[in-house]
Amino acid sequence: MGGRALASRKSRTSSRTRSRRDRQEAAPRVGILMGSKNDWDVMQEAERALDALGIASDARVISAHRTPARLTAFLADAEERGIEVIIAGAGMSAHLAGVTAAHTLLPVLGVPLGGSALNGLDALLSTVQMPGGIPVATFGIGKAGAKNAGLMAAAILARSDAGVRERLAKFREAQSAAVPERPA
Ligand code: AIR
Repeated sequence: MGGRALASRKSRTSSRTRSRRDRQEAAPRVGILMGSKNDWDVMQEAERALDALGIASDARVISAHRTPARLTAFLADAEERGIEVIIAGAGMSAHLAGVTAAHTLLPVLGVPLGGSALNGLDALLSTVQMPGGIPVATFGIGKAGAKNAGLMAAAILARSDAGVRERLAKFREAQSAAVPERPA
């Protein structure tokens, strides 16, 4: 490999390393909760969307049913730690987003997950049918829902953060530019 190519590869690597370190050091602004580690493949879409917009997040496996104490402990100081929005994804009889919303004033974005005998319809109805007074903004089932929850969290942060707003606008532009005018 030539000197220039090596230097450019080195600089790419070091900027990748630096941005990973920056991400780790930045205080997370979005909490990404999921009911099981088996939900990560889908919920990672939320993290990826945030990451692409330079927004640090904190992903945790927390189940409203299996680890209720972990949920209340996470929420007790979430605001103090700088969390501004919470994304909560769960499958089956999904109460994570609703119980999260009951314990915090932060906006809660619920992602119903598939994989059940009812293909996520159970999680969708459990998440969306909140009693009046405790809102959960509910997204579509699965990966598209997780990605959109990440983008919605960014849109919420963009209201008071010009940098995020600009990156979100650029993302939309690039997304439009990537759509071909003709199918083939
Ligand atoms: N879940 C975990 N605790 C409460 C609920 N509703 C959900 C998880 C996962 C599904 O149950 O979010 O989508 C199955 O979990 P597991 O760990 O058995 O794969």
